[in-house]
Amino acid sequence: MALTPPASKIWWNEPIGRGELVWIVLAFLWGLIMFFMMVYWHVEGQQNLSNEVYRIDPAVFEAKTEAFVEEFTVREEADIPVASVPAGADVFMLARLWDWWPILELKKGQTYRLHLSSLDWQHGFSLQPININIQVHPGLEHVVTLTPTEAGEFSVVCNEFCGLGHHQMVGRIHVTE
Ligand SMILES: [Cu+2]
Repeated sequence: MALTPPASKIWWNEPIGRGELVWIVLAFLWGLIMFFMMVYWHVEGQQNLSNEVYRIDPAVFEAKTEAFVEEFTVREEADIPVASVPAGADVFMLARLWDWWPILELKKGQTYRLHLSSLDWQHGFSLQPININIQVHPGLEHVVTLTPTEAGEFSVVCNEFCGLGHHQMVGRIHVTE
């Protein structure tokens, strides 16, 4: 019966079974293989973005994004400014409850430095339909070097649950020819 203590006092110090040992070794080796595959996937599989991350005060990031919007806004879509950015420029997009702001307009084949941060708490930058995902934290500025390879309209959805308006937290990036 389960309430009876084990027969010997040191019941846990038994030699390890052969089958169990084999599985421990296999799992350990597989862990090592997957660890080194991370480097391989980075180089060959074009996964694992090489982001840069810097500490930043959310108020400073907000001010930088506002200055960026003031400089590059060309029109509005549903009251959201659309910033059309020259090639090679620094591009800012902020996350907050419950916006990705502003809308960006980029050119295909040009390289930009996209700066992302949050003003309140954690959000998830998920670029659709190509499925690039970056966690966006307040106090940390992520800088992604990106070159759009196709023209079209891309959506940004928040994929970290961030409260009541989470499902409405969508942004947009236009890529023009
Ligand atoms: Cu969010």
